Amino acid sequence: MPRSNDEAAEMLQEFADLLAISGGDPFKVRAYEKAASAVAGYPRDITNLDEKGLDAIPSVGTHLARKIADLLRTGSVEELDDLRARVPAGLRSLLDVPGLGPKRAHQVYSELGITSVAELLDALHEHRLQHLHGWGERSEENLAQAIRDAHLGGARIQLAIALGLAEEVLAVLSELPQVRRATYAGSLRRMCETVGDIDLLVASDESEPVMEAFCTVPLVSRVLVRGSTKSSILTTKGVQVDLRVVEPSAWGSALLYFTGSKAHNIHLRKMAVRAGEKLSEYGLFDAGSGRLIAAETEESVYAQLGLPWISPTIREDTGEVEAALSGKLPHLVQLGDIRGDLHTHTDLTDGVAKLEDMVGAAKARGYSYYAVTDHAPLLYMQRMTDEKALEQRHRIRELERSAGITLLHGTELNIQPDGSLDWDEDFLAGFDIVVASVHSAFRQSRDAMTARILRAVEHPAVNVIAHPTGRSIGRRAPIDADWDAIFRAAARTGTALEVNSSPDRLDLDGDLVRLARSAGVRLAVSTDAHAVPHLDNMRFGVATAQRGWAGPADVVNTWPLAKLRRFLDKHAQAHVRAG
Ligand code: DGT
Ligand code: CA
Ligand code: CA
Ligand code: ZN
Repeated sequence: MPRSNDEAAEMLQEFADLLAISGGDPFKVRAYEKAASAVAGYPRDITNLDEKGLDAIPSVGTHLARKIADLLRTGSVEELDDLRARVPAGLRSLLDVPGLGPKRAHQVYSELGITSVAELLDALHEHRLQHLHGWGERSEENLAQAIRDAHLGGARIQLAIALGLAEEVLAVLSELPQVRRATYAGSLRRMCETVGDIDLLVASDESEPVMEAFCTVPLVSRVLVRGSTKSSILTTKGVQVDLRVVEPSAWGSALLYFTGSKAHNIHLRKMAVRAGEKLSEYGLFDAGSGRLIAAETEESVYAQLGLPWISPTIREDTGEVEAALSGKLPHLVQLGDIRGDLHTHTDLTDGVAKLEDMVGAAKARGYSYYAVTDHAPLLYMQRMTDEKALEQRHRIRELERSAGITLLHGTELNIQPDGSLDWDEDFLAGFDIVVASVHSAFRQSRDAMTARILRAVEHPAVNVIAHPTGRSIGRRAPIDADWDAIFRAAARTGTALEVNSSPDRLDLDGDLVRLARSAGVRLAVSTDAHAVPHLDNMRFGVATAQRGWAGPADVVNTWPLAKLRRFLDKHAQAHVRAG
């Protein structure tokens, strides 16, 4: 929704990073950072605000309000362009190195002359960083570990970031009169959790103007290759974007080819060969005569191979072709099937938006129900109390009268290292929905961790285990646990497992979703929104559920309210099963 908020926040954060990396005033850096998070979490769309309106956003002063206004009006901010031009692209790429941070990036630059990730890796390898002021063997090793964890050095970028970049470039290309169709392909279209590079595809009879526009889009830092059918650029964030321009008549076969996965393509190509045909990005041909059989649409190519169209999210050659052949392709859950969000926060705990604003946004999305699940007392920083929870419940009931959407009062419990939870059973019985999750002590032994989660699953009040593996993509590894045992218990007790839609979590991931489903586990695809714009992340959760072959029947928040309520009453569920 408020894309402008995201863009403005990103602009402010980039300012902060660039200032920090070029050794700027720390107070100024902090001011930009604070403004960035305030704008990102601002509940209303800022698109049509004037400078005065922008100035009224907390942490945004006149000075920054003017920059945001410039951005909204012209699409760019002159001072930022200047600053970008002054900081070399390689140095900027240091900002993406996990565990380094802009201040230390500035230090390695000014003291060791390091201006690229490659040079940083060399310096690490040669143990030159530990001698810097404020560093030591320990901090050097920590950095090396953070980089290994993030698999840097062939860095992959998060799905949501890649999608944002792709949409930005496609918006420019789609405007060109020569462009008949334009979309993204590759791992991005398959909605993989991280993307190595972005693959764009355009159908046009005239490639020259398309390539010209592509190689000069504002976010280009370097043109890697420029040709008439393929060009590649590196963006200011160091991400590679490939563009292929194809004849409109070969759109389908090109899209199929460049969407991949490679393994899926190879499987299809073998099928074609067995049928005396040849499949390439140019089309499906008769191998003998060279006659074209199909090329214009993906559907037509699949159909000529004897297959129904297969969703890109499951094109990984993990059984989808066999399933398609035998008419057993799964009916995948779609974004439009989602009737509500079951894990969200407000400013009562660590959210940044008010209850009313979150609910208003949920209603605007067309949801029929919406759960508010602020943190419980065991997360001490959040300062939740019984009184505050009850007061919130009262507000929710009041709000519900005029909101036109069913509100579920819930909470997110903290699963302690021994598996115990916040509040007693009586108090928990007062909530409509209870979500529970691990927030600390991620490195327990597999046995201890499994017992810990099983205890939460078995608890009569717990409906959903949220972000079950606790991973943070590129930052924190998933916890080690016996997922088979957890899935069996979850299926038996009627406890759903979450597919957390936050782009840095996507947890459960596609593979675990698939295992969970085959054990009979129900899923809750939720955003864990801490601000209004986060509600839009639902698309990433749905795509992840699709990657695990989940259908609407598996996902409890596609169900009508009455059915969902029966599921949320674990006692009643147990009776139904027993009787
Ligand atoms: P990535 O970029 O690592 O996240 O993954 P992809 O899948 O986007 O891979 P990429 O960018 O190398 O290539 C895009 C698509 O092009 C890939 O999914 C399938 C197709 N492709 C690339 N190379 C080959 C190949 O050697 N054989 C076949 N059959 N397809 C290929
Ligand atoms: Ca790619
Ligand atoms: Ca590529
Ligand atoms: Zn949460």
